[in-house]
Amino acid sequence: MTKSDFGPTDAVVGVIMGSRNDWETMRHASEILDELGVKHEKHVVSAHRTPARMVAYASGAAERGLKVIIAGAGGAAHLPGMVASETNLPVIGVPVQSRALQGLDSLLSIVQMPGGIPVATMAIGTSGARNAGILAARILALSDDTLRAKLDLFVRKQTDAVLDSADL
Ligand code: RP5
Repeated sequence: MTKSDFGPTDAVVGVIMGSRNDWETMRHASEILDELGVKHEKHVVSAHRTPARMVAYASGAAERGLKVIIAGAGGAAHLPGMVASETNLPVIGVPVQSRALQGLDSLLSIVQMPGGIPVATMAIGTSGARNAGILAARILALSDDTLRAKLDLFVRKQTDAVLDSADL
């Protein structure tokens, strides 16, 4: 097995990122998936530095049982779009905040896909990563009533927390 091979998994969501340095952002996707009890795997897969590994991951994802891919990258953030070109699974893109341009470069790189290859693009940074996890769960909940109930509870708790501190 080489570093471009991906073994068997019981994960239904793949959380991938272009660099170890993206984990500080992408962990927010992983944490909400943990909270909702969604099995997921995490890997560094770089479109530029490990292109063969990226193609192997994306082209084998559906066969390995993954249902949704969350891909985060910063700067010239080609990972989500390139992954979407190698799989028909839904791909959710997270623009990681870059140092030079504060993530505007990442956002535009991810969102401006040519017609025919969709990437669901989230907000820049940690909110985007968290929402990517929630969106992945919403997609999976279309065919999973238990997960649907967990999402309903999550939203109710979030609403209650705001209402509890709404009056200053
Ligand atoms: C992208 O380049 C990664 O997604 C990362 O956000 C950015 C910078 O990578 P490092 O130089 O910090 O590894 O591929």
